[in-house]
Amino acid sequence: MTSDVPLELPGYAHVYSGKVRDLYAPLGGDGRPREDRLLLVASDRLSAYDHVLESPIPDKGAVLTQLSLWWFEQVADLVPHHVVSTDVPAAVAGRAVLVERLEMLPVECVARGYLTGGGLNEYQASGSVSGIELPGGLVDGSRLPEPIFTPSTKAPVGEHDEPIPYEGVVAEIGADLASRVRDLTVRILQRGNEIAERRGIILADTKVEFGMRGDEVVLADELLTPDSSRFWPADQWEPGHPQPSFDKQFVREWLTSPASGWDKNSGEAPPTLPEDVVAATRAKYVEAYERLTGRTFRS
Ligand code: Q0N
Repeated sequence: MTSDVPLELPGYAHVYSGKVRDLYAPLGGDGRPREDRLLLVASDRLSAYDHVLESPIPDKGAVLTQLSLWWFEQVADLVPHHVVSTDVPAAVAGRAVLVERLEMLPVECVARGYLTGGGLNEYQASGSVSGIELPGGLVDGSRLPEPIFTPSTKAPVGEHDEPIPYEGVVAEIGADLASRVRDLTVRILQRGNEIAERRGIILADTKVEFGMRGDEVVLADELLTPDSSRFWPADQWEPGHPQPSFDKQFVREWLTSPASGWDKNSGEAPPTLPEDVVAATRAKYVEAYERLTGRTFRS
């Protein structure tokens, strides 16, 4: 188990590290951390099978940061976002954003347009997901009649988010805010798929985080990236079995192949990835960025 020390950034105080992202507070003129801003730094770390892999994926943090910024613009007519500036220290150029510090809502807002993962498990057990009854006969990868809101708790790092019913969101944040974030989350996934599906990528589901600026709901965190959403290659979509992941397919294939010598159920840390798997994975992140945005990724 490696515990990476966060980067020393002059002028910033480290405040928190998640699995793949680090948060800093810029220091004010008085040398103390500002309470109104955060620096959100995306690393090149990749998580697979519930492990953060030892091998970084070069440029992953920058690709996902740039993709997120682009998505914020694509949904700007639906909801404002937290980004204040992309003028960040050179050490994290391209992979960090300065954001407005918000009062974060204590729920994970998830929307699903396709059935898989935890949603599929719930459906198979009960015929419904997050209290929403679904038609019979759906299988792994089925497109849902319309995207649904399936919120979860915000678990600390190392623990898993637990699905909660919509009523649980109401209990946490009140009926008015609950219905606002439900509608926004579903609209964001719909807008995402209007764009992505034309470009050969399915956004099966997504997790969105919101915060409050006074009475206003503001989009926080990252948006519609492969870390927050399931990306599937549209040309390979075939309901009835697990879909290949757009970004992690090579990593998963290698880790579960005899070549890796690793057993995902062993509890052991996964081995270092071969160079070609790292390169192929980096290329998938860049491909997703370029296909979606129509821009060339420049490192
Ligand atoms: C935020 N986390 C970490 C403490 C840290 N715009 C924002 N304003 C305020 N907070 C955040 C953002 C953003 N983005 C805070 N991530 C984002 C989450 N917590 C987890 C529990 O421990």
